[in-house]
Amino acid sequence: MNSNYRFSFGPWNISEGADPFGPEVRPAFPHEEKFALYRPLGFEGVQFHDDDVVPDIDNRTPDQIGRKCAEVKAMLGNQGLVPEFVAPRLWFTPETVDGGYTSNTEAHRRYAFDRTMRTIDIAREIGSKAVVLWLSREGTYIRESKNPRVAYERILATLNAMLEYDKEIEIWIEPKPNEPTDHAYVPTIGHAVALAYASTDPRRVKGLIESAHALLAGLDPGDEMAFALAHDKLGSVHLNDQNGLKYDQDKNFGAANLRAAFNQVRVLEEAGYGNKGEFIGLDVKAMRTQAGNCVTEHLTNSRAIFLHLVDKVRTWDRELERQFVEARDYEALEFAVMKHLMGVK
Ligand code: XLS
Ligand code: MG
Repeated sequence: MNSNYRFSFGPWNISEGADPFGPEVRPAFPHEEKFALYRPLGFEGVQFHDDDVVPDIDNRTPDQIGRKCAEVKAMLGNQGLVPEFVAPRLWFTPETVDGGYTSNTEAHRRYAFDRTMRTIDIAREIGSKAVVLWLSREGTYIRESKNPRVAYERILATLNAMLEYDKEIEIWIEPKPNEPTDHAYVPTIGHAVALAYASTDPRRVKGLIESAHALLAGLDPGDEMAFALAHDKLGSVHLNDQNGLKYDQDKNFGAANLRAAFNQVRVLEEAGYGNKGEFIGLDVKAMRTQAGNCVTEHLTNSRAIFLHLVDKVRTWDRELERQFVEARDYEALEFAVMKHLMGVK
């Protein structure tokens, strides 16, 4: 199979994940042992949260953080791995319960700000030029608790401060409409791109589109990707799937809607995504009830599904498509797509 794609995932994608209402089905797998699994599984990019690089980050001195970064950088080099991005994990601390950048409490906004600047330092020290902002808690459970206009201004001010702090770093905003909040402030790539253009350096503010997040917003992930690509703002993707409006499922790519997955690959292929070194990130989790000690099949299976879909895109009869489009015979076009995906002539 022909492929020049490079794949990435984060340590949180190996084995982790639990059903909040059931017993433990998988023991946690030691964090430090995960990195040795990347290459054998067919992945070379590592996506990090700040505390994936520096565990217990809030209790570490700058020296300790520097040493840990050097260790991780050496480990990546030894394993032949590339750090794709670092994201501040602004959702597990008491300071960020009501959001970080958009919190009403000044001390909490300061915490989020400091941690974000530290994330930039960490990214640079391990050799990455991208910081991902999944704005997890920047929203509300109760709308009247924050001023949404002020919230957007605060998010924009944070982006500008990041751009000012480091003149080379890129910021990739990962939109998601809900969970953990009821409503998030940057629910779609349209919002992220608007923030990019409003920022002091639009070139360096891009998006990371996760299929499931687009689906949670009721949108087509392929269209969301195309929108970002049209603005040259697709920093990365988190391919996965989602079965309707439920909890964030992080299912295997294509497992719920194969045709939508085909169309995501089609959009990426047509844009030459990957030619500038962009990764195919897979933000997939093992099924909640899947037993096993170190579960990785969801990663290898999603990667394989992606590659099969690349093949489907490349073998799709474009001339037939052109004829059906010209004749406005959409029933015939749809049936041809379905037969192609089902592998029938
Ligand atoms: C959560 C997000 C998260 C980001 C990285 O819904 O997908 O895992 O990708 O912070
Ligand atoms: Mg994600």
